[in-house]
Amino acid sequence: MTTFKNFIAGQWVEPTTAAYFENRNPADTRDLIGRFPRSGAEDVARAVASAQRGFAQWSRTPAPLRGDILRRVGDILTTRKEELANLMTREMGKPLAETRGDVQEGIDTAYYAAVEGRRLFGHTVPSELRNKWAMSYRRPIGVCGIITPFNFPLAIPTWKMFPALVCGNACVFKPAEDVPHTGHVFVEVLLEAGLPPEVIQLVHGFGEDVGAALVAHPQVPVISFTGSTETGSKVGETCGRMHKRLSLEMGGKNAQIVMDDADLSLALEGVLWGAFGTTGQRCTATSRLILQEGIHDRFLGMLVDRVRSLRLGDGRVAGTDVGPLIHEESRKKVERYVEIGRSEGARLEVGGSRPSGAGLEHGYFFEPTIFSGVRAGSRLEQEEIFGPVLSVVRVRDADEAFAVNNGVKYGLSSSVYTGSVHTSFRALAELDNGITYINAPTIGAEAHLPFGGVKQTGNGHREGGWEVYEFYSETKVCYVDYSGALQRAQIDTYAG
Ligand code: UN1
Repeated sequence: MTTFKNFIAGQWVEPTTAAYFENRNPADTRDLIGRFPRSGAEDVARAVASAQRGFAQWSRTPAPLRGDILRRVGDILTTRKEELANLMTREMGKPLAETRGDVQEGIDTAYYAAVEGRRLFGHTVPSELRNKWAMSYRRPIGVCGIITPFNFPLAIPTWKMFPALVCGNACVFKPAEDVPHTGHVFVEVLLEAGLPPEVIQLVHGFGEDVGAALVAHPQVPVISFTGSTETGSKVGETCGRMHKRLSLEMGGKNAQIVMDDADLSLALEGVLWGAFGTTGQRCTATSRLILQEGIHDRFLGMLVDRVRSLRLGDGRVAGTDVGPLIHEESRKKVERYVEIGRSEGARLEVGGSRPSGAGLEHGYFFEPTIFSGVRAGSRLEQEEIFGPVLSVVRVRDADEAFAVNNGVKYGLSSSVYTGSVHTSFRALAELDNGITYINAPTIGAEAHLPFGGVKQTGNGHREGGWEVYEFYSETKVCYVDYSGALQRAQIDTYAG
């Protein structure tokens, strides 16, 4: 069995705690992937001290050269795509097609970042005074604490770290304890591409130890966190007190709306992918299906038929549609929500149990589950489950559908299937989400557009696209007066 290490101060080192945790395959828990450091605050302190040295060097490296290293990272990820997809599926369970997509999202993010190293636009604007220039440019900030979840073990770390690095920052990376192997290989790839060693630090461990120490460290001015809304609130409290720059990406309760005038077979493919892809463990997952009454019964019948034929299994086996949940606690959480659904009077249409099939007994599998007759405002309809459970709500018209969509505390993505231009554009304007899809599922955001949600999904920042580069840099404004005289702004410009 392999025992893995942290990467701190340019070396692979054991944790100061001398403690380790096991990482097992969620599709078959007999398969032990390795032991990983259960690090503590002292490991974080050493990593931050080294990252400060890395920052001093890296922040002075021209941004196009920083981008060039990211281009090489993209090349290596392309070459190692299949290997990475396999180890990610083994580690967190989603089928190979999905982990290949996860690596591709990282590759796309790398090539976007590489080019951004030649842009990082500031502004040059006219001064109100004669013989004076006014402009702005973007400066690096310092050491960034990067805390990532299990469901996109590669893509989400790349969303955060590639822009942070191109902007000239150093990173201390704490991957989710469910996917430390991907985190390890990711750091190997960064080093192979030529990233100076002290610019990246990898500290394995648990949120309450490593995550908390990173968030509270005074020399880490930037924190980027993806995870639950509950943990995000704690992170936010500490960062607020310490005046840190913080990007939060948290829960969702995303809905797909299907109107009477929709292409039903298209909508069917959309909801199957949106609700049960990644076993429902995406913050963009379709957790609610809002059906207009004219197509409600027919569409539900079509959907239940298809869900019965979804194949559960090891994501590395061809033909598997749905992999396991990440661990036993998430399976228990899903079971609790099945009980809540029953007690709230919703009707269980399909699923609702642990499967009994051969080959599934050693994994955290749960049947794809659909409840119909779900009441807007009920717990099943309001709370994030992060599993393969879909709640169906019946509505009369677009007004009611939009109100149900907007009636939750989260606001990440939404989807409307309709043949009407009128309904489509109304949805774009009226749905309270960071992302709205027309005739496409709630999942599938592309790396070169801003990603994030409104209300309690986030705190106003976006990942991806051009906006994230503003998060990872400070604006510096520069005035150059070459008039040779004192020119008083707001006073000498205007008469009287
Ligand atoms: C997430 O679930 O945290 O849009 C990210 C999507 C993916 C990213 C999901 N590209 O579903």
